[in-house]
Amino acid sequence: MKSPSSLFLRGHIPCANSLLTTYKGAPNATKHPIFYFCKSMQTNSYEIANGSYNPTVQQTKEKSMMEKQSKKIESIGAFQKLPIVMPSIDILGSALRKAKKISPTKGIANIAKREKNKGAKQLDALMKELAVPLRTYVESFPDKAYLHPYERSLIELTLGDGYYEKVLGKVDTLRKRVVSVGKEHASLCAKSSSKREAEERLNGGLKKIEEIFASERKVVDDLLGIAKTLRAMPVINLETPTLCLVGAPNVGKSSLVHVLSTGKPEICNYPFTTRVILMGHIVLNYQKFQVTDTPGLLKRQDEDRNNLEKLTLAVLSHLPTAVLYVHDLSGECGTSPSDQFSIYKEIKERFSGHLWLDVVSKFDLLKSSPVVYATEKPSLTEFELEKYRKSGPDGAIHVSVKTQQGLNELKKKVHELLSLQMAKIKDTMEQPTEVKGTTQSVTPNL
Ligand SMILES: Nc1nc2c(ncn2[C@@H]2O[C@H](COP(=O)(O)OP(=O)(O)OP(=O)(O)O)[C@@H](O)[C@H]2O)c(=O)[nH]1
Ligand SMILES: [Mg+2]
Repeated sequence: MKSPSSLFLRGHIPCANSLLTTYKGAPNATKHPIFYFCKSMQTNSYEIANGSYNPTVQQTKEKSMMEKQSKKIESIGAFQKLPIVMPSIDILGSALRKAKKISPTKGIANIAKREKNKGAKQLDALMKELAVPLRTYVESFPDKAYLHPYERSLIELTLGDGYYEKVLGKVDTLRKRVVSVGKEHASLCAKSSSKREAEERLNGGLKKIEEIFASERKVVDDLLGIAKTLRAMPVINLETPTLCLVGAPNVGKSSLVHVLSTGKPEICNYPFTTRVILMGHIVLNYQKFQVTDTPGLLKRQDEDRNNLEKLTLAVLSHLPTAVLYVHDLSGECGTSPSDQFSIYKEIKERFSGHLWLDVVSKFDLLKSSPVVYATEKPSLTEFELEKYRKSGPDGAIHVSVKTQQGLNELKKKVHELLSLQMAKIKDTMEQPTEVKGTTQSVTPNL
């Protein structure tokens, strides 16, 4: 029997041109991993011989290169490189349209043989039109283990632990099912004994593949949702000094971000569960810096913290930010000064490697006698705490967004802090490559 041969695979790689591009700005114009994937798909052809469906090329050199590339440790920015995931309904519609347009190989005079050839080719095309995008997604979404720890935390905290891997795993399972059922039906159609049987097997096969895809296509839409969420995450440039505002909830962090940053248009809102993370830029003395506003921290054990608090800790743990710690001693924010003091001491000790500046907010509301909550335990009224209640930690700047008091001094100090941060970043960058890589991706605390 004349084999329909590797013709089946030609012309079914979507967007081949756009995928065969090189990374812009990469040192040696390294080819994108998808390039190797497409090449491997093109070189892995199948033959229908004696009714069975056999791969003609096994694992290629390109595939192992692709695997090697995908294991490279990422710097921050992986979410912006995520592939565009098509809605599942569009993948299915486009695959069916393309498959049904496939004609039999030219020159087959026998009607039954021509129908068998057409049927096998159409079934094969449908299988590949569905499987190739799924495979591209599975290959192009990075393995969490190779991401920057900050991005890994974002995945866990925004999507829920394990959800990312679960959805990718399901997409791959769907791909495997489509391939297996597609091969089975293409092979069956190629073995038909008459034109009519070939037609029936073609229609039955198309229906079966469509059913399999349709029954599980929701996982592709879940992946689309993941891509959208992750792409909307704040992007931090590790080479630009960053100021991170930290403190208990409601102490005035966001108000200070608004004052310090170049204005609302430069601050973007990024959804984070039901709240938002603010990322923006500050321009001080013509220099541009980054600023991040984090969710408030409460006085409690790490295991009791919600995801918003965990995000704050992730920023401090994994990003080389300078800290602007905000204290509200006015009694307005809902966290007592003594609780704020406990949180502050813990965080300061834990992240002692960060450059640090303390600010006491809402100075216009500060009372002459320090605020003491009725619920506070007498044992906490020690000297250090008394001092804290009156004026905050040593060296703290007192500001009010309402009256503008202290804001110029704050801007000056923030500029000094970020200039120091810039010097630290330069130092890190001038270190030998191995040390730099480790610092950026594993222990970025400066
Ligand atoms: N009187 C006065 N009120 C202020 C000042 N700064 C902030 N506020 C008010 O304090 C409240 C909380 O301010 P935010 O800036 O939202 O505080 P936050 O720390 O970002 O709050 P969370 O995001 O919930 O942690 C708001 O009602 C502000 O208007 C200030 O200097 N004086
Ligand atoms: Mg806020």
